[in-house]
Amino acid sequence: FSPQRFDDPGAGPLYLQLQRRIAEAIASGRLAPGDSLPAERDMATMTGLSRVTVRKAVQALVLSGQLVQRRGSGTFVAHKVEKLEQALSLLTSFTEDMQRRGRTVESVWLSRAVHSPSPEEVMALGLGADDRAARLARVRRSDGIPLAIERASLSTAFLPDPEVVETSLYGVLEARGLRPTRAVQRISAANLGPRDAELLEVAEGVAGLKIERVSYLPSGQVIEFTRSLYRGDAYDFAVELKLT
Ligand code: 16G
Repeated sequence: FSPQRFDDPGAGPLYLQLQRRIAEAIASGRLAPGDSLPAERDMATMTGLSRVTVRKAVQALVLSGQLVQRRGSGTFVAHKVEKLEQALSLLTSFTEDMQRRGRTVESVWLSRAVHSPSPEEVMALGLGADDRAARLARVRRSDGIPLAIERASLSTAFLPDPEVVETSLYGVLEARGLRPTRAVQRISAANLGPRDAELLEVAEGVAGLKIERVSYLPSGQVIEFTRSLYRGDAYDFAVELKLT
């Protein structure tokens, strides 16, 4: 993609003209999802526009979700997300949900270690004064698209070795006879802050869904307390209601 010089003074603000040209290139497929855009300074040279103007056009497209910026690596055409319909009544794992759809599962680990629990973890997991918590924080991605940031906490009584979890936490728990069979989930709205937006490759301030899950073993003991941040543009939650 190499935008030409701008020579039509009657066509409106320059940044809007560039914004439209980039949007058209994306719509026509000349710029495909994942393609990178020339650096700001190169686009300024190609178009004869100032860097401020180029930046303004690019920022508008980042805000509208058509471009994504990754710190240190540049600006890319965003992958289109079709919304994933997710049943709320099934106690499934991310890996199971994606595999059922024939999609890939990738995790980018943020941390995976044993800590002294926070007051929130003590409460949720029902920990004692000397208990420790295993924390697994990761970005859950599928087919190259980041979908959620997940922070799971478990008592080390159940998971003393969080580093054994490579892909599926529920897979590891199942192999140890610790598969949760009941969970309570709460969903609320959240606007994504700068760090979370960067991890999810969306513009800062866009809508996210905060999901908290507390899962139980058949014995009634809490096995997992997970706080997740889902991309609001990627999910459509569905649940069946009955008149009882
Ligand atoms: C789901 C669960 C999460 C669980 C994870 C295990 C929600 C909101 N969260 O993402 O609580 O820890 O699955 O996935 O549904 P895994 O077995 O692929 O690691």
